[in-house]
Amino acid sequence: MSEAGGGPGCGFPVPQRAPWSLVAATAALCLVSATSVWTAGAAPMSREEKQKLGNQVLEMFDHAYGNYMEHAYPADELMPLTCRGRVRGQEPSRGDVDDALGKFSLTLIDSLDTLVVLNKTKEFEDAVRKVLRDVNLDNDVVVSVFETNIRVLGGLLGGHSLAIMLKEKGEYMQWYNDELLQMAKQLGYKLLPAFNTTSGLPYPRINLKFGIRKPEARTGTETDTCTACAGTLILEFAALSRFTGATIFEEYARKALDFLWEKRQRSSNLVGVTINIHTGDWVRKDSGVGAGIDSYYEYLLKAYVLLGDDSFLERFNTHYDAIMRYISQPPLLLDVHIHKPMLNARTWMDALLAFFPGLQVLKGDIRPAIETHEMLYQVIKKHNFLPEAFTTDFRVHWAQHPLRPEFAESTYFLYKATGDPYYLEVGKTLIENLNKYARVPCGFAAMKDVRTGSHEDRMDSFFLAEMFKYLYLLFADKEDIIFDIEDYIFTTEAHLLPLWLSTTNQSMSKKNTTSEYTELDDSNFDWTCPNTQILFPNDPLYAQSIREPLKNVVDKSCPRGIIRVEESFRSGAKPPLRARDFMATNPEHLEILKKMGAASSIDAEDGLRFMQEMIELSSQQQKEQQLPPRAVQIVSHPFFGRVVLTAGPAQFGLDLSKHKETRGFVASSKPYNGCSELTNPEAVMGKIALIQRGQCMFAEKARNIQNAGAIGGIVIDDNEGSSSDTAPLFQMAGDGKDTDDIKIPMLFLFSKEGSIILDAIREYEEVEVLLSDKAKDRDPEMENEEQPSSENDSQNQSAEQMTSISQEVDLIDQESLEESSLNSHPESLSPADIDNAASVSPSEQNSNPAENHETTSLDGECTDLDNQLQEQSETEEDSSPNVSWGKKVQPIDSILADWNEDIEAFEMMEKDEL
Ligand code: DMJ
Repeated sequence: MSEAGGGPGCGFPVPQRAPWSLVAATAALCLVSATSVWTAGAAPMSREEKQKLGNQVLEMFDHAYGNYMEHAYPADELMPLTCRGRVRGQEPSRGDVDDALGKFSLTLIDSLDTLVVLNKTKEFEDAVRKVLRDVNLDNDVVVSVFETNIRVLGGLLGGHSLAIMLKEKGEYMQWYNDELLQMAKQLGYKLLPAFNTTSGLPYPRINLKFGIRKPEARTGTETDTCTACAGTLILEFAALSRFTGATIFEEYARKALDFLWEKRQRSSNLVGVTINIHTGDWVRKDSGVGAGIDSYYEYLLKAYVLLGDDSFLERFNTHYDAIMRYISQPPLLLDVHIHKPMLNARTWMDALLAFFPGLQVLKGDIRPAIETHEMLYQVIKKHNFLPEAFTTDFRVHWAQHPLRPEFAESTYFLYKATGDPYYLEVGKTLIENLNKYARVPCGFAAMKDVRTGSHEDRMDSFFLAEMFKYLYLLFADKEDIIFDIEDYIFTTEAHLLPLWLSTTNQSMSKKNTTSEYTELDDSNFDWTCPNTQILFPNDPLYAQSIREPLKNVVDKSCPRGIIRVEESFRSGAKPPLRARDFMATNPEHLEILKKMGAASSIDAEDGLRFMQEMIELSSQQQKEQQLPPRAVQIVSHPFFGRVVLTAGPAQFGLDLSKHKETRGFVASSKPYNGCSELTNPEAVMGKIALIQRGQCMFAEKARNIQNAGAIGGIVIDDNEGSSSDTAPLFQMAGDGKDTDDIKIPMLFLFSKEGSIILDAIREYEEVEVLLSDKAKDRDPEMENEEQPSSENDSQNQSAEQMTSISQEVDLIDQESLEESSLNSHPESLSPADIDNAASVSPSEQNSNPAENHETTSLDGECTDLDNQLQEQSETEEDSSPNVSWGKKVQPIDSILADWNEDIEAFEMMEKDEL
């Protein structure tokens, strides 16, 4: 397909039974850019500047790929902080995340087609030879079927697609004889046993060597899989079938998709997040467009584009209508229950949904794409990266960021559709942030916590497969790429599959098309997409006019629900009962609680919100004793502030959130455990002392190093191999006595992070660090700075010696725990718990309506979004037949039982593996 755009179809109905190629091209045409780039709004970007940014992307890729090849290959991934390869089994397990690692040089395979897109043909040729020479697909490792499909099978097929393209051009890859395709086929056959279920849905995991059934397989007992896991196979499997002529792959992937379609909730047309692979029952009945479902929708639309099969478009359109009706609350996308789609299932969004605006561009629905993208961009501007999850009032819910590419993907597609240079500026910001905050001497490190700027020893393969492709393509002109990118479709991992596959072996797809769709019901087809050629030149301010009202949506947002309080005051009605005000001994409160399940959909909504708040409140109260993580940043040569380690706080000593950071050179204390008076005070004087955990209280260590003149302390865990990547945040408790005498800041590092500092001392002798609550900006100045002296302005106080020996107390940060599991179970949320939850925190209690009102008016100006959301939820009727909010007053037990399903969903969402 050429980029000339405006070709047949876009903006006009497509003729029925169009030739396959035309059908595929038609959907893809929705991406055609407004070639005459307009300049209203954001200033246009010159060709030179675009080239400069493109070159910067190339340099960044070299840094990431070069370090992987030098320090990690043939391991699956690079660990950029410790500068070595991640080999499964040799590192502490990270749970499901490790299921992507199959000892098959994952990053190399995932990077193959990126090399060609970035014009690194020579390196591509070299990389293909390495894959053929070194990669073994027959390892005794249990891997995720989904990840192996999108990253490895997709990577091999993307590599093959571009290898044959290059071979045909006549210069490179002349020796190539479909070897990557043969490997892909071998891998395809290895994955097939996963489909041996009555439903046809695949098992979530498989042993590459032993499959599922054999006892050695160590898998095959799972009963559930995620919808995306079962519904994101068709592109790779169909491509494999069409490239090789072996129809079985496409057949299996279609069968799984057919089953999911059959199981959709028929009244809402939504699907849940997880499904039982044997019974087909929905295990998790919440539904959104992010984690667990995302690429199922993506593959329905893209399967239509690639395979030209109308049934996929019809399914996609049906789901899309449901998404826009229930989940989309522009600019938000909020999960709902499949049976009660008018009720939100969460108060937060996850980062994976950032791909959705890009998919909406492909669909041709530009307006909500612009809106959601703008909202996400504002969240990014606030935190430098998109946190894994953030609340509807844009607070960080889960602070990690593993360098996900979804937002860059949507930025690219929006630029293609609108030609608006604003999106180039967005891309420039992404590049700057990556270099400023994620770049480390040995690659790019995931953010452990976007609030502190601390790193995780992790560089996922999708960073190379996707991020660099989308960023490079964003700034590239047609002549910067050696082939026509419009001839390909991107898989969910951004691997390239050629559109000509739609005309290859097409009889197979006819044979397998679900019979339900042989007679098409045209009324359910949305064949059109906006023609960007017409749309934007006529109204150059179109995209900007959509963004404008959302300009301050993040900064000015209010916690949801406040507006309702204000409105009820205005109307003289009583405000709804809030969880923080609830007292189980108050008869009036109990009466209101009963009514929440009884009278109207507004009461029902109050009831749900109440329960949700109860859950949040109870976990918040558990968090009250918790301090946020801190950062240890290595600022001396050659790190220059680029390495930021996640550190645990101390409940005593200088509070780094209230004081200037402490900067100083590090020195090991003697004795290393710091449990007695130091024998090397001259070495630690004016420095930050390193002490080993164990044998005495943390407070005692602090006093000993303080007495020796240290200006701060870092306690390093003595449990070998421990790491902040795998352990929850650790907090150092005091000794149960008055610790006011401890004036210096104390931080805790797990053994792996600690050894990064110890290794640095071994190599560079003089190592200077910053202890702070949040990593400080590292700019070129930092690198040019003279090596500062160890003297600094931080606290260097002596204190009276105190000796108090008792046990160390380990505290675990509940927030980190919560990321992997919610503490309260629905069954255990009894009225007694509610009672406790409400009475624990008097500071939270605010039953004075006047005070509530005051809070409201303080935030009064930022009401638009909430108003919209509120109006929507108040005016729409819940049409679900399963809704049990009847007219009759229900007893409290039955109300609680009724809420069980919803609470279960909240709980499951908290357990999300993103
Ligand atoms: C990638 O592996 C794919 O994009 C997948 O569909 C979802 N998540 C990661 C990147 O975030």
